[in-house]
Amino acid sequence: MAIRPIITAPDARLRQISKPVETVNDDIRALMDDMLETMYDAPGIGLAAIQIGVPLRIIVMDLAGKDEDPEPRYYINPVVLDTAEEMAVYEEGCLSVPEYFEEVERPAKCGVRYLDYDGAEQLIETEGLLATCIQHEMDHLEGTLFIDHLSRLKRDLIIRKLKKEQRLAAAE
Ligand code: GNR
Ligand code: NI
Repeated sequence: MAIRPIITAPDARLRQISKPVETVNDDIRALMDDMLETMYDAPGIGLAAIQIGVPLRIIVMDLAGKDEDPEPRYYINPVVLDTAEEMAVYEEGCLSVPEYFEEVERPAKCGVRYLDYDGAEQLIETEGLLATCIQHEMDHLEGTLFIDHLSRLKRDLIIRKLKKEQRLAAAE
């Protein structure tokens, strides 16, 4: 396993549309192991493959609390089946938009079909943090970031600040 660098906005690679995984094999499982290790190290509760520069439709997640046992989750080629009309607001952050947190409104529940770590098809109903996080991660597969759900003013401000921070970091 290895920790891989996480790409941050406004890097154009984050805007790619990720491609479906054709076969869930050991290479894909090794990639998911690296993603999980990278996510735990960050630390974060979810990670899409494109955040480490791999444009494949893969998500890893762990919503367990600090004092709970790890609960790694793997979602390959996820598809949203249906979404609730009820909406929920969460204060979201993103490892690719470091240090910024803003409220985002999304459907409160959704059904998802995906392949698991072993390549078996699964169907789940999600709500709460899982519903929010899985939608945030599935946005990444389409090249969408949580800041795209904010006003243009807020989004542009965050991008401008990120660029400035990256400029200062590069000059160190
Ligand atoms: O670590 C993360 N926390 C988080 C908090 C609220 C809503 C979504 C997230 S996902 C984020 C990790 C990340 O960037 N995943 O793409
Ligand atoms: Ni994110």
